[in-house]
Amino acid sequence: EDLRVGVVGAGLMGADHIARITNRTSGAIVSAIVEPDAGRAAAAAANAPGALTFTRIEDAIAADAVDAVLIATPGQFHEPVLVPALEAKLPILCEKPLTPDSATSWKILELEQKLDRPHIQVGFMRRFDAEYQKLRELITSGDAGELLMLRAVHRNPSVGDSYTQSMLITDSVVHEFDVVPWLAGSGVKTVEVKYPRRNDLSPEHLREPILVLMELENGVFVDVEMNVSIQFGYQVATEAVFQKGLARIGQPSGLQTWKDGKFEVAEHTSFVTRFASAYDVQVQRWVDAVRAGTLVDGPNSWDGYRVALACEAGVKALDGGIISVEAPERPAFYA
Ligand code: ISE
Repeated sequence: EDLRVGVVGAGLMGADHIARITNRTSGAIVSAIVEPDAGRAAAAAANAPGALTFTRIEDAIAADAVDAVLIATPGQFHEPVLVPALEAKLPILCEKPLTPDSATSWKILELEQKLDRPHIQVGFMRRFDAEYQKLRELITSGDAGELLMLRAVHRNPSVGDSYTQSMLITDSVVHEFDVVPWLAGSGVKTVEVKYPRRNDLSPEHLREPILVLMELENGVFVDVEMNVSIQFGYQVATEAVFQKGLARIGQPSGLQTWKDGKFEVAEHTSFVTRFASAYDVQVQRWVDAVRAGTLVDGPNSWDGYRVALACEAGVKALDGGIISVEAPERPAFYA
């Protein structure tokens, strides 16, 4: 029996996940699309044969149209979907962030802990990128000695007017706050933000690029260039500095051409293509885990909560200072 997935939100990511589940995921179909915008819903439904459309998740649940839910709305709309889905005991893959702040994330964790086991996986897809996985193996193996530093860049070509200053942290660096502790095996201890010269191609209301500095519990330092106006394309890359060597991931790997006296390598222009295979692996593994009854195979809501705490420190750090991140005790439920 195919898993019947209800996709909530048919924007950029929702539409991408609908195409993925329909065309590239085995063992699952999109059985419902929950989207208040009728035009978007119809466009998405055209790519998902047999999918019913709803305007509210409650209606899809009441119609018994879904076995599992994939939430792909913007972060501020996650909580009103997570709550009814948890109450219906449905497995959930929730796009990042879990919720926009730690208080609402904690409420979700409390609700989830009423169930027999974790039901929420959070869509931090970088953990499913093959190069990130190899870097993590190198760090864990110790083959290059101890990890000392991570030097990361996170560059977007441009952003729309709805992208605010705090979204540099909550929408973008949110990924580093998940993947860095996962890579380094150590939590974020402090966050600091520095402002280099402003790019006057940035939208007027943004002061960026920014440099985010993290100190991890184990003493590793991480710097992240967060840049959302780099114009030329989309680039996410990391250099790891070890005692006995270096490692790099995320280097351009597209088509190479020699033409007109020039050598060129194609670079991505969007996260949709840069992380396409990571998204594919993430969704396939989630579907497999749900069908096997384990429900989660990747970052869970506890990870989402820790990231929310780091984001709060990061947003504070936008106003200056070195901000500490609280490291709470993990409930046994998430062990
Ligand atoms: C977007 O929401 C993402 O999740 C992308 O991975 C990130 O690169 C981008 O900055 C965000 O706006």
